[in-house]
Amino acid sequence: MKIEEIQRIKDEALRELRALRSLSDLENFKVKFLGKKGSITQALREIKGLPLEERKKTGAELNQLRQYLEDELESKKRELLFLEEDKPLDIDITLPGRRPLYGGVHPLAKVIDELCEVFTPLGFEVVTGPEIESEYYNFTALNIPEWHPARDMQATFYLQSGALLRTHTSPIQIRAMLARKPPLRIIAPGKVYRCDADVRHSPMFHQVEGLMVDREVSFSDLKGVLSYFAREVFGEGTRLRFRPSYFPFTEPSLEMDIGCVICGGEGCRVCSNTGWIEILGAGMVHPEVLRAVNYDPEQWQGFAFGLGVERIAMLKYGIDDIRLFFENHLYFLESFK
Ligand code: 2NM
Repeated sequence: MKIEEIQRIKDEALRELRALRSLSDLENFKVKFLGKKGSITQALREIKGLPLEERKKTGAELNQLRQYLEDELESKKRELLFLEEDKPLDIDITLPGRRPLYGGVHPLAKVIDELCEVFTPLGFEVVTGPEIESEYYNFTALNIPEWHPARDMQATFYLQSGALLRTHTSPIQIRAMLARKPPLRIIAPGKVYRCDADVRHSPMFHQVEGLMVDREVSFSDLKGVLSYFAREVFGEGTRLRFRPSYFPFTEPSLEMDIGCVICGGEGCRVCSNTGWIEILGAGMVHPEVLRAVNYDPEQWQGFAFGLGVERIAMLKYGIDDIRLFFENHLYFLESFK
């Protein structure tokens, strides 16, 4: 390689350096002069053939050139990046921005809180318990023996171990009664599981149950507390009715209806044209249940009630599909803020 040849490469590089206009020009330049097969790299390889003195001089000159070009490219790059940022955008910046969606407290959590807050001023304490339960706490202690049809009434999810997913929150109350001495007032909210899934049923849903045990608790105490509760949640003027019912863990048992909140009693789809909507089940705790937790039924009586949270939330907020609670769409969750 001749000195003139090196001078030619140098001139060419400096000329092209000035002509760089874009980041891709810059990349091409790098490849052409400084890359593995670039002319400067090539030239540095070829000076090996030159006599020692000339090799030293040319090598130093080429290295100096390479260093110079690298420095220039670096500042050129910064300049080009800056210009590129300043380019007009391809989008219409006058379009309104997209509002970010935020979640909110889940409507079921809200209703659960509200229901519990109706009872805490009456001396009820909120208690929770495990969702994986034993047959004993979920059925046997609640006066539902092996052969009892109620075990099939609520299609139960069993685990391989023989444990099960609780089908109601009553086992919380059993555990509380075993752990404490009467008198007691507790409110037990939580998730429950039944092998059911269609438009009206979700395999997981929520219940709130209440229990009061004392020396002289009567059916009229129960009706009084439930009436107070219904009017706190649905409003002062809410019409109520009690119907006789049956649960294995209470005797006597009742169900409470409220006048349909949708049609006001005229009859509609929600109340199946009856003008009434079932809200909860309740009753006096069965003596067998009291005996199962070592409470003497001659000394202690209690009432208990249970309700489905989804049902109450649907009525309160006018939601007509239970599945909306579990899809967690932000538009749905945001609407309860
Ligand atoms: C209901 C209806 C009636 C209930 C009973 C008990 C317990 F554990 F104390 F025996 N807890 N919950 C009960 C009674 C639940 O739900 C419709």
